[in-house]
Parts: sequence; C-alpha cells; structure tokens
Amino acid sequence: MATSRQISRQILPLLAAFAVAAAGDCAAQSLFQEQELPNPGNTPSPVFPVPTERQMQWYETEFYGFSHYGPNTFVGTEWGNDRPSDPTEFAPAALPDCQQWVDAMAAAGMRGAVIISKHHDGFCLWPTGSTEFNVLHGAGVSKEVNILKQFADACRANGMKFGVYVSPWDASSPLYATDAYVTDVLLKQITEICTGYGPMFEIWFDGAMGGGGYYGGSEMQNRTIDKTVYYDWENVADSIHKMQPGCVVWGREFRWCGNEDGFSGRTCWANFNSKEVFIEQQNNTGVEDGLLFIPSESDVRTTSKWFWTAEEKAKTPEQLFKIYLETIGRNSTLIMNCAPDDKGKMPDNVVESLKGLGKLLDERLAKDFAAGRHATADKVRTPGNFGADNVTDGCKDTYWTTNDGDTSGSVTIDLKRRRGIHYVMLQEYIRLGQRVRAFDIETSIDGRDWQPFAEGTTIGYKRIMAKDDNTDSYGEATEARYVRVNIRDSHTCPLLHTISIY
Ligand code: FUL
Repeated sequence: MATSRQISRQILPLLAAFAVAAAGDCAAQSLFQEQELPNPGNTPSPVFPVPTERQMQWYETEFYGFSHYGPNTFVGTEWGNDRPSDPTEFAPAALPDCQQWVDAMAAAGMRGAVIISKHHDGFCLWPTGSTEFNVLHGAGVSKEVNILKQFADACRANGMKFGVYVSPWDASSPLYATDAYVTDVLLKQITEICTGYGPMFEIWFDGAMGGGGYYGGSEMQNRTIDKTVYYDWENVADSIHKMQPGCVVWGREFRWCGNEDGFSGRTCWANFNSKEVFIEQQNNTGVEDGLLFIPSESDVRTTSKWFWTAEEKAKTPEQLFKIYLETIGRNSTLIMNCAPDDKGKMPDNVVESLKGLGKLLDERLAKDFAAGRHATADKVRTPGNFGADNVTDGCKDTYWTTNDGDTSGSVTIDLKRRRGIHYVMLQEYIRLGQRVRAFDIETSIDGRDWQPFAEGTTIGYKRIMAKDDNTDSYGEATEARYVRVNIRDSHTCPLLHTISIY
C-alpha cells in the first residue's frame, strides 16, 4: 500500500504542473497563492486525522466497567436466542444493587461504567414503550426497579461516567430485519435511553447479528440484512449527538480492537480507514495512513463468560494488571466486564479481583519519579514554549517538540537520585494527530553509560513500556538515575506531552 509520503510524492508534481498551466489565468493564480496564516505561538500544524473534543474526553476516561445482566443471568446462557422470549425468566429474588456493582468497579480504578440495557435476546432493563419484553413484565421483584436509572445514579454518586450498550440484533422482535424494526423499535429505544438518564460518555452497538455469526450479512429469522445500509448509522450517530453531545458512538468514533481477550497491538494507530468493515488484524493495529480518527477500545471479561454463572472463576489481579498494560498501555481504552449474579450483587470473587487490581495500580503506576524533574532535549522547537521540561510539568496541554521536518529527537530526564524503575509511560499530544513511528528508551546510572530499556513503534494517547516491553511479570527493577527517550521516526515533528517513570 502507498504511504502518504509516497502519495504526496506522486501528487505534488501534478499539482505543480497544473499551477504552471494555469499561470496565465488570474482566478486560478489567486487560488494557488500561499497564504501566511498568523501563528504567533509557532504551534506545529496538525497531522490529520485528529480527534474531536468528544473523543478526547473518551480517551481520557481510559478504564471503565461493563455489566452484562439480564435473563441470561438466571438461565445460565450467553445469548438467549435459543428459546422463545419469556420475560419471567428475568426473576431477581432481591432488588439488584447497582451501587455495589459500581463501587466494585471504582475500587479497581475505573472512571466510568457501561450497562447492557438490551442484549441480543431483546430484553430491556428499563420500562420501555418499545416492547413488552422488559423489566415490567419480569418475575420476582423486577417490576419495582428501573435498572438503567439505578445504574446511572450509582455512576454519578461515584463521580464516574455513564455509558450504555444496546444490541441492534434483537432475537425477540418479530419486526427484526424489517424497516419497522429500526424506526419503531431500535430508534425508539435509543431515544428513550439518550433522553432519560442524563449525560452519557459512550454508546455501544454490538456487531453480532445472530444466524451465521458476527459482522457479516448473516441470516436471522430467514431474512437477510445488510447492516451497512440497514441501520443508517451515519444519521443515527448524528441524532445521538444532538441528544448526547458528549457521547461517542461505537464503530464510528471508536473501534472494537478485534478480540475479546484484552490486548491491543504493540503497534496501535488511532488512525483507521473504515466505519463498516471489520478486519481483526487491522482493528488491532489501526492503519498508519488511515484517513479517519477511530481509536481502539478493548473489551474483556473478568471471568470467562459475559453473563454470570455459578461456576465462574475470576481472573487474578496479576492477570487483570497485564491486560491493563496491554490495552491502556497500548493506546487503547479498556472496557472490563464485571457480571452481577442472580442475587443482584457483584460476586465476591470478582469484587476481590477488582480490589486487587486497584491495589496493584496504586503500588505500581501511581508514584511518578519523573514528576517535576528537570528534562533536557537535543532538539527543541524555536521560537515558542516547547522545552523538554514540558514532559514532566504535569500539564497535558504543554509538550516538547522539534522544528518542522525534524522527525527524531531525544529527551533525557534526571531523576535526581537512583530509582528502581519498572515502567516508562509516554503520551503524545494527540490533539494534533498521532505521529511517532519508532522510539526506544535507555537508562543510565551516571549519565554517561547507557543501557537499552525497551523499544517500540507507535505511542498515541498513551504507551506504557516495561523492560523489553515484557508485560508478563512485574520483574526486577532497573536501577537508574537518568532515563532517555529517543524518538527515532515520526510523521513530521514528534509531540510528547508527558513522560512518567514508575
Ligand atoms: C459480543 C456479544 O455477542 C457478547 O455476548 C458480548 O455482549 C460482547 C461484549 O460482545 O459481540
């Protein structure tokens, strides 16, 4: 595939030839006149594509929970499309305690939570006007509670962001795969959700479609749909933004990372090329020359299933920590499923693992040795405020960079004394586009002899590097007083806003 540089090499001579040919024509000449735009701060030009403000807010949420809860919880199934729809399968004996769910997520360090409002079986956890297959017609105490509202309130009580998953595929609806399903069922549900429960940060539209499987034009109830036209997502997304200006839309403003096992590519571009096609490998790595800004979100389970079953074992805190490093530490966000049980509680084993993860994050990634320390660079953009100290000043709006055209450069941080180093965290100033293509990190005890620590490709919003990029174990610390980050290659000048050392 041609790179953007190759493409511009091909296109530029053509543009120049056109400009010469048009030179006699005044109108055409003014069209090509170079305009000097005022840029008193000497701010580097963006490298497109760049994120919207809404996407930035989402990126900064980083880590959030996912709650699969519904009839499947009581029957022990994952999809619920294997039997006739029966609302009384949803039979909580006690009121679900959403506050306890969300508290458990907060203990792991999550900053938001996404609830399954309707899974593939079509059962709605709120009293919707779109179908009778909802909580009001369930058994047990279910009629007494609007679970969506309880969950939204619990998130707000914890200062966490609130998001919603809605399955477009609906095995309960006789209208599914007709136009009436989209207008009278799905859009009605989306509207109720987006107008009834306060601000949302994300809405998830699962790609599963039943029948033959995921993400294809598979068959459901003997009717075939082409999902690229059936839902008219472009317009649905516009309408969602009118109701929920801060809410990013799945598949359009962020992408599925291509697996459900909690890892992103070591190379992971936010850049992407398609809102409709899913190619697992591309979803995992992004596309360097992609024209659209659609960053990666990794979804993963704390157990082995999405819905609770009694036999489930929870992943250990160490396993969850590794997932954290391989998702958030690789320019992706992390949505971690924590499934409540049939008593309406987050099960003890999941609560313990989440607590354990929160503890590991506090122990390993909270005390930044680099904060406020002096940093120097071999190259600094001039004029302007682009010095190396910007990477340790704790401010995400100031950054170190080089002059235009300088695609490499090194930043050295003096930690003032020897430290045992486990991780180096790098953040690009991604508001102006993802740029870095290759980097390495070195450490030194005396500032003269340097040892390799790790090397990588892309950085993006956040990249966390362990020694040799090995995420398998916490391992031994590397003793050093100095840390040097060498940007080896970048699409034009690299922009780093933070380097943290743990
Ligand atoms: C998948 C679904 O089919 C699973 O049941 C689960 O909801 C997961 C998050 O997405 O596509």
